[in-house]
Amino acid sequence: MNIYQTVQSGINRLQDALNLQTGHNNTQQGGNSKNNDLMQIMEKGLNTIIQALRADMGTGQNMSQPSGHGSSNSNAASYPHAGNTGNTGNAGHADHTHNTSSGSSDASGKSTKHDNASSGTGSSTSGSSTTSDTGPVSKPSVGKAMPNPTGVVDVKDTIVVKAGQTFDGHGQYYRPTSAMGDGSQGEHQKPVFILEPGATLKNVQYSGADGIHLLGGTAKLDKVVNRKVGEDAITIDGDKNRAHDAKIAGMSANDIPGGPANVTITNSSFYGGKDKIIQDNGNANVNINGMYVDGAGKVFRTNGGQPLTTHVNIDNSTFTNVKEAIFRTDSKTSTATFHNTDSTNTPVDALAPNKSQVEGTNSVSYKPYTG
Ligand code: ADA
Ligand code: CA
Ligand code: CA
Repeated sequence: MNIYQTVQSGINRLQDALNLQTGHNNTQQGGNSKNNDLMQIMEKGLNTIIQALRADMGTGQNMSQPSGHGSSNSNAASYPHAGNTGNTGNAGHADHTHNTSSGSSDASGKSTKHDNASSGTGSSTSGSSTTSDTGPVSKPSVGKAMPNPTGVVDVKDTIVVKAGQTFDGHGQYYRPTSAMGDGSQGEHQKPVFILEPGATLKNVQYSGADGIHLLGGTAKLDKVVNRKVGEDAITIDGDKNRAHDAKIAGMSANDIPGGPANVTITNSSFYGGKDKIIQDNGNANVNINGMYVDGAGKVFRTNGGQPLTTHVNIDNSTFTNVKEAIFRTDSKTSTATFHNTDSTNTPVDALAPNKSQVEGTNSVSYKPYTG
């Protein structure tokens, strides 16, 4: 757990204590929560924070101070786009101290999210759990509304989810500052998140910059919401960009498992994309279940002109306002399977060299790569 996740964990304990006091379900203590001593829980939370700060001083990392840039952060329902926050881009980390705490509607929103998070592992801590609690998957309807975030966290530098760990955002909006990119179609913006092999990201809202990068191996995304897709929303790394991302993560590319990445994306929504939602730069097996996309050029694109071998399964998903196709490949060895999936205002489900590469839909065409 890095310091930010540790501090978040402490804050979550305090939140649990407050929930206990107000009679909401408790995520840490299960059904017997009321028997726990409120003060003990709060003390644990504070100790967690104090220990993290001590460790931080020891390792020379600095916790970002709340940047205090006004009312935009005091209300989760109001959030400018990436690049509009007025931050000057301190080289730093996500400012996890910046959760909103304005009024009862935020507080009840947080409680709801915590209740959801407790349905599986029961853990409400960020970065400590090794299992995912993917809930039941259902097909979204066209017009599915973006959920309100439970808080806003300004992101000033890429958040790395370390190998085998779970980062639970508890429904907060991890909003990239201008240091990360301008949310445009420009390449070379910074990823908001990088997932190391075996990492899980869940209950996270984000937007802009270069989205979520997956280094390789197994990666799971559950209940992620991209409020306004930037250059792309998710990148499966490949030979060309993996080393760069590994360096940001502080790990050696040699420690990333070879072979295809295994990627699972469940219960996740993506809004306002102009080009790609998922940019696939390496061989991969991808399972998509319960996805909603409103606005994209392509939902899934294997890297232009590259002979990648990627297999994509799409289940229980709904796509609307997609300019080109849900799946596009130039490779003869990549495939897509569609199941219980709807599209509206989308010209064709798939673009691939051979129709036989696509199962579950007859809406298949081909558009050669032109560079
Ligand atoms: C484009 C580009 C690729 C890669 C990709 C990305 O498709 O051609 O080389 O950079 O974008 O990862 O965004
Ligand atoms: Ca791109
Ligand atoms: Ca990109």
